[in-house]
This record gives sequence, C-alpha cells and structure tokens, in this order.
Amino acid sequence: MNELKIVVDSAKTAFEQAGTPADLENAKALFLGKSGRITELMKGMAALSVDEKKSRGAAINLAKQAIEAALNQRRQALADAELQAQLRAEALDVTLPGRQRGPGGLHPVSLTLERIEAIFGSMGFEVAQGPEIETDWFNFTALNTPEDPPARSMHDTFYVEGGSAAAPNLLRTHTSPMQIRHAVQHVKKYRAAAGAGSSSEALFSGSMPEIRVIAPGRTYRVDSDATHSPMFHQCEGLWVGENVSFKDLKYVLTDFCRALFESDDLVLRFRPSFFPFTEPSAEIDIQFQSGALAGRWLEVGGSGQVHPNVIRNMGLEPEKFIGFAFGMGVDRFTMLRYGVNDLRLFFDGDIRFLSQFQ
Ligand code: 2NL
Repeated sequence: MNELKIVVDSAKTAFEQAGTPADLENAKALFLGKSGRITELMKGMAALSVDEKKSRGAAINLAKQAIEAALNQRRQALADAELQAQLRAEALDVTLPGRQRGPGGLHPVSLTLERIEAIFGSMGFEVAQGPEIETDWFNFTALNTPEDPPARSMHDTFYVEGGSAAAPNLLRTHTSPMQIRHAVQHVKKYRAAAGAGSSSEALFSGSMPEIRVIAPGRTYRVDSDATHSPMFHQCEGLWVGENVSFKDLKYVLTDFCRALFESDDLVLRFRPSFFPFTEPSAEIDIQFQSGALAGRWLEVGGSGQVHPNVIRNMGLEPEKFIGFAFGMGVDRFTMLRYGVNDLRLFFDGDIRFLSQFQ
C-alpha cells in the first residue's frame, strides 16, 4: 500500500511541476500511459491469486482515480492561469487620461488682421471683401500693369483654369482687385443717384462721398523660402476724393503704424520707388526708437498717388478725383509684432507654436 501512496504522491508532484499543458500531458504519460506506472502495476498482478487480485486491483484503481483527479485539477489550474494571462495581456487601461480639447484661439495673423481692421475702422475705412480667384483684368489690367512679362509672368503668378487664353484666370497676386471692385460699385451707385444725364460710358465727374476702404486678405505668388510663402497676407488701402493729398497718406500711415505697434515715437520714411498703379510711388520704412529693433529701418510696404489710368478704370474722371493707395505685408507685421523670425512657422500648423499667441 505504501508503494501505491508513493506513486500517487510522485504523480501529484510531477503534475504540480508541469508549467504548461504540454508538460502536463508528458507527465500524465509517465503514470497513466501505455507503459506508465499504473499500467506496470496492473501487469504485475498476473502472478497473484484471485483474492489477492481483487484487493490489489481495487487498491490500484483507487490510486489511479487519485492520479486522474490530480491530473484534472492541474489541467483546470493551467487553463485558468492561461485565461488570466490572456485577460491581463488584452486589458484596456481605462484610467488613461482622455484627449483634452483645449480652448481654441485665433491665429497670430488673424489677430493682426483684426487689429488692422479696428485701427483703419476708427479712421473711417470700410473693409472690402472679394474673390481669391481673379480675372486678368481686375488683377493686372485695371491696375495699369504692362501687358508683357515680368509683372504678369507664369513665373510669379499661379494661373488657374477658366478665362480665355489671352486673359486667363489666376490667384490674386495682391488685394488691389478688391479695391477696384469696391470703387467700381461705389461709382456705379453714385452715378445712379446723379440720375439722367450721367451716362454710364463717360467717366464720372459728379459728386460722391469719398472712397475710403482697406482690402485685407490672402494673396498668392510663386515664391517660397524663409521670408516668402506661396500664400501670404496683404492689406491694401485706398482713399479717393476731390482733395486728397500725399500728406493725408503720410499721416494715415504714420498714425496706423504707431497704433499697431503701440509706439508713439515710431518714425516712418517714404523712399521714392516705382509701382505701375501709383505715380509718384514710395516704399514705406519704419524705425522703432526703443526695443530690440531700435534704430533699424524696416521695410513694411509700398504706397503712392493712384495713377490716373487706375482712377479711369474705376470709372472716375482723373481731372476731378485724386487718391492715394498703399499695400502692406500682414505676415511681416505679425513677425515684427511678436518677434518671429521665420515666416513658415505661421503656416506649419504646429499647436506648440500657435498656442503661444493665446
Ligand atoms: C507693396 C506695394 C502697393 C498699392 C499697393 C494700389 C491699389 C489701387 C490703386 C493703386 Cl486700387 N494702388 N495699391 C499701391 C502702392 C503700393 O503695395 O509693397 N505691398 C506689400
């Protein structure tokens, strides 16, 4: 009997030591298999008497049952452990913090545009809006631009489908076309108010309120490096009346720049230049008197008295109406306002950069 107890105990030990189902099946074979210990013990009964066989067989059977019970217990334990391991491996950590939706904010260029509109608004300027896909006439011809390159070249301008071969549609290269559209509408309105005798063919020389408008928005040119983006922002301005002069241009732009940069001692310089749509023309430079940029002349835009041909293209008689216009780079203003040195940062869409302006 002691011998059977030893077999059962060693089976239990072997089963406990089996770490995997495969190990367990190998251990089972040692005790319950064809040449296992229990089978050997059965074979060993051949020489016994009938009575001895009875009691010996019953004892071996009990041992066999004990071994089978231990085997099943271990099988269940290994299956449970496997299930637990699988559950652990596939577990979802529902305690991870969710993705936050932080407060949004305006893009730094939009913040500058808002400020520009508020300052010019306080000086009586309306804000013009218009299409980004323009016709050749509004973008170039109306602005007295020569027919031949380089001003209209494929090299600088994004041409798009539509229009004619001679006058293809394009992405506006400046926001001036919006001001031409605005001026043409303005003149149409007051020509209608003047009534009969004011032919729509003739240049208008009646009386009308002054045109005072700015045109902020996206513009496009084939250009890309640290200081040029193929899409950039401009703000142009136009003031047309019967008695507008270069001194008006100077004080409007001086007041504007001082207000924008919150710097009362900011100095402007008007440097003679050339644009086809103005005559005379001047480049606008600014100089800070204090701060990191103090003393340096920084170019911020161009300006001039509106060319008589452009006044005509608005439907106005240049002997009666005179105007001044200017154009400024909004992205460059934004770089100066915030001390950003690479234009491309504005258009990368990196939240770490953009969130600094909130
Ligand atoms: C620059 C130069 C300029 C204008 C834009 C203009 C618009 C009309 C009529 C005449 Cl409707 N002129 N715009 C005039 C002078 C200069 O821009 O450097 N811009 C960033």
